[in-house]
Amino acid sequence: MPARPDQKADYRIDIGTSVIDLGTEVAVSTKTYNGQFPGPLLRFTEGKRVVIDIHNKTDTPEQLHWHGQFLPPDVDGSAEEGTPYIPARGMRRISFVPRPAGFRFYHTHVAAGTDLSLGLYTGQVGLVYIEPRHEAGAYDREVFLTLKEFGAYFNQTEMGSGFLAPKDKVRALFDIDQVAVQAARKQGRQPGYQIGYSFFSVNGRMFREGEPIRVKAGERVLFHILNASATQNRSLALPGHRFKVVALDGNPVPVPAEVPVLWLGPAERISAIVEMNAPGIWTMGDLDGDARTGGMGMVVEYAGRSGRPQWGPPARFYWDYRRFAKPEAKAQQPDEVIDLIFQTQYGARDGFDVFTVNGQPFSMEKLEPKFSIRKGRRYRLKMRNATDEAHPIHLHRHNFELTSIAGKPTAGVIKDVVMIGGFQEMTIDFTADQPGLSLLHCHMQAHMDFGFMALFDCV
Ligand SMILES: [Cu+2]
Repeated sequence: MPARPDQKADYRIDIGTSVIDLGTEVAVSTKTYNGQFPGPLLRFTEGKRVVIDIHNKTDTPEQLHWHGQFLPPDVDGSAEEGTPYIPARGMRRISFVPRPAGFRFYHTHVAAGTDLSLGLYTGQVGLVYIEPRHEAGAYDREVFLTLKEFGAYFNQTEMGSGFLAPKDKVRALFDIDQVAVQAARKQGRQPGYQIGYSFFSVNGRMFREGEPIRVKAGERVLFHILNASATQNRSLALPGHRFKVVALDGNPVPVPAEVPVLWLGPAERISAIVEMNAPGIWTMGDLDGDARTGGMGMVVEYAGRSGRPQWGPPARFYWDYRRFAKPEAKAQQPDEVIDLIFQTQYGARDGFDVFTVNGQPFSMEKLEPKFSIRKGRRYRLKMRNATDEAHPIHLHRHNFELTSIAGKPTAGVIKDVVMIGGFQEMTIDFTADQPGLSLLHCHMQAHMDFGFMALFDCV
């Protein structure tokens, strides 16, 4: 049943500008949901319709995207798919049936371009938990963590992606990028700007500025972690402890497995259980020392313990999604394979790199669907990354299955964002079961704004 106008909304979200205290001596002014960061945690029940009023108290039109849900294009929150904007100083009432169950989130979906006061550079992020039908595993307590930087600025420092496994790179993809490097050099174009950040936070507080996570020995804590960064990969370790990963992007993994470090590209989520069996005061934080000391960490405090939080870097560890798949599992054959190649045009627009999908940057003026797909068919996206960096690839309104990583077959891991390594190949499979337009894009704000998007039209 659609919402009746006289019906009261179940939720109200106000988009506005507010001051967020990241610590006793640091505050930032940014756009938020309901004046807080992160925005309110919305707990939905799978299949139970909700009515939400979204009020935009800012001077720019907004889009609120329901990341990881299977929603119609008019409420998904993407202008590229045809969702109407929430007008500046206006409001929009939406109604939808939440699904699928699991850890999702909501965030702004407007282009920021060269304006660092817009899009995911702001604090417009909130968590969604859609109550699952199946337990993720035995645990005593849930803790939600939102990793987020503030104070974005332009620099020239590119992020490494050497943490991904398998490592196999494709020489032909490197060669394609070399042609782009030479072309830029000939035309006197410099490599585009990267984004750096002044402040790092977990749940909107810098390290040691928030309440510690207080635990008891023997407790099993289920962490739901979101990387809400506009552009950066994040890692997380807790010395003396291991993370048992039970879900990726809110979807239970075929094989829950223990790892010493978590890695998350922008918009990725990990749910992991930590057995608290090393009493002490610990720093749970990013492996990157600058980020960690800049605020990207939390104190884990065992009952009855005191002192300064201890940190020790874990041994070298590579992040491999296949760790959570059944080794012998084989993916179902797709009905069709769609080839995608991602390339960079260095410094090609406003001092930024432009990104192309199959040779063309996405045009916000034309909004042309690139691929026509048929309802009910299973598609394999064969992605080739002819750039030197990792990209978190996100498909709206669907989940997908990882079916090969860097040429190595896999099956069974279901996600909605996946990092593809520099000069690597990857295949992901999905069933076209959402009529209308669905957007595929790199989730790094600076990449999607400069061309790294493509529309699928399902008929
Ligand atoms: Cu990207």
